[in-house]
Amino acid sequence: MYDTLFSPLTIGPRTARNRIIFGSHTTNFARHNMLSQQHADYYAARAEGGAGMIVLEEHIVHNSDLPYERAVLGYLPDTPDAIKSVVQRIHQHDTLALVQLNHNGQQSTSDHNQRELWGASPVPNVSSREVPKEMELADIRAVIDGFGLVAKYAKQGGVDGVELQVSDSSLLRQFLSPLTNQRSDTYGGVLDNRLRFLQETIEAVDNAIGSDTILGLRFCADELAPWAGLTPEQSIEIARLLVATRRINYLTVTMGSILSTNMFPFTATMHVAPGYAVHLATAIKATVNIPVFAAGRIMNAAQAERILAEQQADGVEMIRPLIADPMLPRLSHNGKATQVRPCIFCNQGCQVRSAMNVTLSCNVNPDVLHSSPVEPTATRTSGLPVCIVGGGVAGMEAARTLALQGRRVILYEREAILGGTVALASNGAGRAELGLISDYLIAELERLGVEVHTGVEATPQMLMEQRFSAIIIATGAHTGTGLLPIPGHDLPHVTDVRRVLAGEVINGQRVVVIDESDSHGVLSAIELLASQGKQVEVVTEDWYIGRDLVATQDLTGWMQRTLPHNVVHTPHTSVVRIEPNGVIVADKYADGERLLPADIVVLGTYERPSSTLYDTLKGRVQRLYRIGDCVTPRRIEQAIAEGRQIGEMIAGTQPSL
Ligand SMILES: Cc1cc2nc3c(=O)[nH]c(=O)nc-3n(C[C@@H](O)[C@H](O)[C@H](O)COP(=O)(O)O)c2cc1C
Ligand code: SF4
Repeated sequence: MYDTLFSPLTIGPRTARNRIIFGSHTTNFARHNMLSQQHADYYAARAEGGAGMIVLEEHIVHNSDLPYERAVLGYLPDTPDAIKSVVQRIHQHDTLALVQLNHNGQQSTSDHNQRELWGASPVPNVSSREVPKEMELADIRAVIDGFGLVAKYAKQGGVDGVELQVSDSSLLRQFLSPLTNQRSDTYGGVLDNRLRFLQETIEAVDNAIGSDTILGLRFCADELAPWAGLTPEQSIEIARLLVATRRINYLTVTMGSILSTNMFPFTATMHVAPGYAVHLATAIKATVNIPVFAAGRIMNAAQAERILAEQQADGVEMIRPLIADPMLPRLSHNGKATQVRPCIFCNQGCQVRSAMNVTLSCNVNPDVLHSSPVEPTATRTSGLPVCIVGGGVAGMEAARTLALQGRRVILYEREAILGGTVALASNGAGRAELGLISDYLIAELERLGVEVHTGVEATPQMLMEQRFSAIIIATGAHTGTGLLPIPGHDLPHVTDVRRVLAGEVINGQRVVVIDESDSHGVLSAIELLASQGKQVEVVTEDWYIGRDLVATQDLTGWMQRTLPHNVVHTPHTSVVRIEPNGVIVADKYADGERLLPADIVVLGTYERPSSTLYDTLKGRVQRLYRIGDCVTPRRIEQAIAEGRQIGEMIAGTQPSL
């Protein structure tokens, strides 16, 4: 299936077996700032899963750049050996292996090395407000030499090629773009000058690797900052000039920049259209004669095949979809696309460039962090069934894991449909893609023959009357009534976020939402109400509305979508009590109380575990476990990971928790 996608592609001196690049991305898997065993296992799984080409995460080329503590420092002398041990694992599966080379420039930080930032010009880093030093000519030379050195190391490590980062967080892009390059010397001003640093870098890298090794570019063709940034028109000209050097073998085309105000910095979530940057690749493909890869929210093989069949690009870069399921290429090629675990484009597990050194994980795929994939067992084990109560993602992942190991599983779900909180959350404005993961698990349970009873509330008596080898409680959570229960929370005009998302009819025009958690769920309910024409006011004790949306790069979009509906933000404000005609609030930094008039009050308060069934059964049945939000409310990631772990433990493939 998908004949174009899975046809070979010649990229300069090498040929990839298919047209899927697993693109470069930060993992924080490094040990002592070198590639690690964890890297090797991670990339090998994607090679085994069928990626045509893998670009290893960025290798920093010079010691003036330490963007996060666990960055891979490519200039360390042991780099060739470290690369070799990863590349050998990738090559075992007939996949090409490249290394990305980068200097983050003014998008780096001085937090870890206490050195000044280096940039083309003293334009501040928009996140940290750090102002870089304008690089002197000797600095420019040193960085170019660094690119050459690390390219040489990569070649010694046996790579098929190197990729220059001229995209997201990149000094090379910063020199190209008038947004960040305001120099008046031979490296600034007209395009020929702004291109000089990149061209000299290409020359140095070319000298280091020779013509038998691929040299590619990951290139931002639209910074979404038309007042000064790179525009699609300029990018076509830049691409043409670069390809004219005859040393570039492919281009991967991206969109967005840290300075863009009208969309997202780099990594688009489910709120942005699939394939949002493909048009840029298509425009460049029309003017160059090397392979051009489209990037950004290419979600599955069917979409990728369409892009290639319509000649919009020669290949596709897929990052998050292959984080979520390394087997995507192979399963899709073999006609099993429905068995691919889908990325839900949430940016919740995989956003790792923070000061906290958190390692890469994935909301839907516990293998990234916790374990290895469950190997299916052909035979069904005899013996008592395992009972699971709760058909949310935790319960379903446990059921899937056990069924794959040949266990008989009976699952009870109180609601008429499976999916639990995730299915509910997918009703939030623009959040339908959350439902991909519950739909996938539902299909898996059906495929694996799990006995599912929906619309059945499992009672303690019912469970004690039957014989099970184990009982897993996965009954989820419910909305609480406030950290300190809010006086008036039980008045008739008070509802909660869950009921709003479930489609409850809201009678009345003026709605006050009490936002305790600042979470995606609450914010999506606000958007839903606003889009229904309600007059919404949001109260939070936080400094601003939507803290949870910052890390996932969703806040800008949410603001843009809700602003036209005149949603009123009331930050740093405590709720005193709810009254029949509204909510009494007090500013945290001022004296006095005031009334926010409301017809309906919506509680966006912290979730509480729904653990009554577990508490009742505890001590009365053997082998009783609980997982997911009914332990304590968290995220999809923990729910699925715990489902997997308990399933493996009961099936006897993993030690006890
Ligand atoms: C965890 C993570 C880290 C990333 N780090 C880098 C990076 O260091 N260099 C780079 O060129 N792109 C990096 N990206 C690539 C994204 O900016 C990319 O444009 C985005 O993931 C779109 O592709 P996708 O929809 O296929 O995931 C990263 C992406 C992810 C998910
Ligand atoms: S954490 Fe979310 S966005 Fe990232 S790979 Fe996993 S499902 Fe996709």
